[in-house]
Amino acid sequence: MGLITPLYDMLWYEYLVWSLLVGGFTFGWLYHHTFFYRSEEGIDNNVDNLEVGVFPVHYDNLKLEVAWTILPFFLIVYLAYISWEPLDNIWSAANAEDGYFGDECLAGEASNLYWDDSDGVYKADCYHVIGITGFQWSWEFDCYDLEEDLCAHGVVNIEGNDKPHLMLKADSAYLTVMTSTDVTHAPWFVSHGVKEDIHYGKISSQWVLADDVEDFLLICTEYCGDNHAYMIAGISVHA
Ligand SMILES: [Cu+2]
Repeated sequence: MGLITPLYDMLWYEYLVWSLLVGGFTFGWLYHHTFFYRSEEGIDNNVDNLEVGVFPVHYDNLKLEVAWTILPFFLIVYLAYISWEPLDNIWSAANAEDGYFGDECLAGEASNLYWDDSDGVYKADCYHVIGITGFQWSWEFDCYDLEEDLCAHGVVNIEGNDKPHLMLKADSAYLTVMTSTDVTHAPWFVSHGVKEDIHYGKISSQWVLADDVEDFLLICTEYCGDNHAYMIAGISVHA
């Protein structure tokens, strides 16, 4: 079971590397200066003639100011750029002309979800629609008229408690139709790295891209009252 899908693998490592570089540079600089320029007993430490409450204009360095504004700006633009494709993949509209997941599957049609390594996105021939309703403090699944092989729901025992269970088919793309009957919740498909808020009286959707055969949890990630922490369900993806 992968905790991160291929969709975010590259981003994860890339962000990790930049965090280490920027963090290492910043904290290295901070600690070096903190100790190197530390005041010492019995020595006139105010060699720079600093006055309390007066900005040391004579130390202004335009090049440095411009550099630490421009460099992070380019880094942020670059990180936004490399995040675009995965985010576009996961937030793409249904039935879009140039969409990743085609139209809704006809009865009996397979969705054929696959990972397109060259584009770094998931694609499918078509998708299946399933319903999820959240309430204090559990979930209700709806398979509409999908065949049992594609979607089924029941009850599963998770650490001694009976919880709702949703069974999906591997290599299938699902579009959820979601709402809440009370307060705001947010179903998080842990293994897929996706979550979306659901609201009372509103419909929201997210792509559930069942790529691997695995069992994982669906967890509520919007605090919704006393039993928020127990608002979980089991998701099983079968071959
Ligand atoms: Cu909740």
